[in-house]
Amino acid sequence: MATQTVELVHEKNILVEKKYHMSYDEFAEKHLFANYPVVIGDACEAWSAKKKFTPEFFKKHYSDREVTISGKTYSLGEYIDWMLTGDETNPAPYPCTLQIESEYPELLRDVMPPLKYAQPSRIGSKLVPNRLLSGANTLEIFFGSPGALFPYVHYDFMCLHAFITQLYGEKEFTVIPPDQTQYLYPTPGNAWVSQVNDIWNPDLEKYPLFAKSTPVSFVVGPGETLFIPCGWWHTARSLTPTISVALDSLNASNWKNFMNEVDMNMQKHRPKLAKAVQTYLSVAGGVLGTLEKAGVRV
Ligand SMILES: O=C(O)CCC(=O)C(=O)O
Ligand SMILES: [Fe+2]
Repeated sequence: MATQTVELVHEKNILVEKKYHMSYDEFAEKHLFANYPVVIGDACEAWSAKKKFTPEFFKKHYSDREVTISGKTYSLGEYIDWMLTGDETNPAPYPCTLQIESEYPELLRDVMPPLKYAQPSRIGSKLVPNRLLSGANTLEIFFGSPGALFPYVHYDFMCLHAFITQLYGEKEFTVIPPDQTQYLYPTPGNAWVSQVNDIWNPDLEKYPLFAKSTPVSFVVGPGETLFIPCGWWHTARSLTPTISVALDSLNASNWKNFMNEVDMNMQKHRPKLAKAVQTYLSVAGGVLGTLEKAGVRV
């Protein structure tokens, strides 16, 4: 079936489209390797989570489980009540996240099969040291209330690609391309987080170059998956009570960017080891690329 495309936003030289029936090859050529965002309207069609992950479902089955947000602990039941009644003036704290694989493994089958567009991924590969990826999103559920803002503008840790599947409610995303990094004032020592955290009311005296950036916003609704490629700055705001599932990916398309991030971190903490690690990752990248082409996962 041919791809069906709808324009979601087309301003300031940025065009984000929503696509249905997109072949993997089109995704690879126009988005994954072109490093360009897209909303995929039907990537999670086969997930039972699409109907099942509602506030009522989590309230019924998991009310007594605990979640900790910014050092404060809530019961999930209490959080969901706040998420359903919160508004711009009294948003529920955000983000409220659950780790599916480690904390709610029985929900794993509801987000299966894995999104085909997020394959292959080297996260979890035996050839990629786990400690390099310990901050990656590995199937996390996000809950939010109207008015809930992601607390900072960032690109995903270690230059991973992000897939955010909206399952309930609507979330507004704002993206800024990687070639505008110079306007974003990366935090020293934490270069993936911008110091300009309130991009709607930026402090232009402190961050004057931010005025040159061109953030664009668009809404992602239930059943839709946003692909945010590596290095794209982004943040999010819930417009209604929301439930989403986020996942990061790493493969040949962002391997070089990932290696640069590893190098940047190692130059600070283990400069003597940095070169050997780059050599290792370069060889591992070649091996993984060959295995992926042959359909083998290690
Ligand atoms: O859905 C959101 O609020 C944004 C999540 C996000 O960007 C992340 O976890 O890296
Ligand atoms: Fe992110």
